[in-house]
Amino acid sequence: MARRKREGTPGWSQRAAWQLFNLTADIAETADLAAKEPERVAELPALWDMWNAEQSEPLWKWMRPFFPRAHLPCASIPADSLRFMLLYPAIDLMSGQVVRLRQGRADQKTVYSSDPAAFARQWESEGGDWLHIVDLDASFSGKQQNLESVRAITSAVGIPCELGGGIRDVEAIRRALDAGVARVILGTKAAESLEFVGEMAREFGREKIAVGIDAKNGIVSVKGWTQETGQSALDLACNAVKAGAGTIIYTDIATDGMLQGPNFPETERVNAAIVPLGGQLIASGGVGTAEHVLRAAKIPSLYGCIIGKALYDKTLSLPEVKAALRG
Ligand code: AMZ
Repeated sequence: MARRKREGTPGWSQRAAWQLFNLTADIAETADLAAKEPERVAELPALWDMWNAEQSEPLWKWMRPFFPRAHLPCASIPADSLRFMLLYPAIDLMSGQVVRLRQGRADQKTVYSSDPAAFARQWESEGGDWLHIVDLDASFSGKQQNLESVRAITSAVGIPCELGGGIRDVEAIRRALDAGVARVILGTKAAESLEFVGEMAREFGREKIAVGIDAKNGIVSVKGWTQETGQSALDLACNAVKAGAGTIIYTDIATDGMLQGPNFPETERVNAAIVPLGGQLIASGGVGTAEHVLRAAKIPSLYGCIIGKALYDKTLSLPEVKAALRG
């Protein structure tokens, strides 16, 4: 198992910092650590809390030089540990502006800012674990159009970022990674070709390839949600993980931007299907209150939850959500 040296962590006993560092390293690298070393994994929540109580710097920022793309595979984490569900504030981009759409419709757009990096810094400082960025122009057109804004965001924050929208060939993946994102999201292209998903996972590593599944009544939509494919979202999620994708992002189109709560039954179904296959699920669409996030966190092993409009409309705040998760 991996052992790395990490010196001088202010305010922390050498032993505790060392323990946290090695444990997280092992979890990041060992898919079934919970089965192999349950006692050590059970220690993580206490260490994590200790870190958060004492340190001004978020854990991921501190660990980033060692794990540039670190994520905790959900299957390794005790299913009842609410604090492990990661929070993904969303930044949707159109013409360099931060926008939100309702149910994905370009004619239902609200513009929040022309300074995406400022929101990125805000969501990081308030406790976002990752940032979920979507180039909406690219989702509709198939061509990346907001890479400058993406670069501004990734340079402004220390937390990792994922990017989706218009990523439909290997060059687009390279451009996204060059712009500083830790993970790319394949939507339309994944629905067209699982072979491509497999090839890209082999080329770049499965932790860098997520598949975004956007569904209406359980059926996959593509190209900015303007076309239905007839494919089952659940089948695509399972097949994408089998093909090599490390992460699935499941967005329920009907609830997106409506603030009425995610589609919990469908999210639970997809999660329960992909976790045993070694995948991790990020739920998206519909979060409106801290209670919605708390309910999502109770889904066993759910890896992450995207929060969009609720943050911009201030129907919840990240500190409030963090407090609710810690109970
Ligand atoms: O809101 C929309 N109309 C929309 C949206 N948010 N359309 C696509 N997307 C997001 C998906 C995924 O993250 O949730 O864009 C990404 C997929 O883009 P593409 O171009 O790969 O299908």
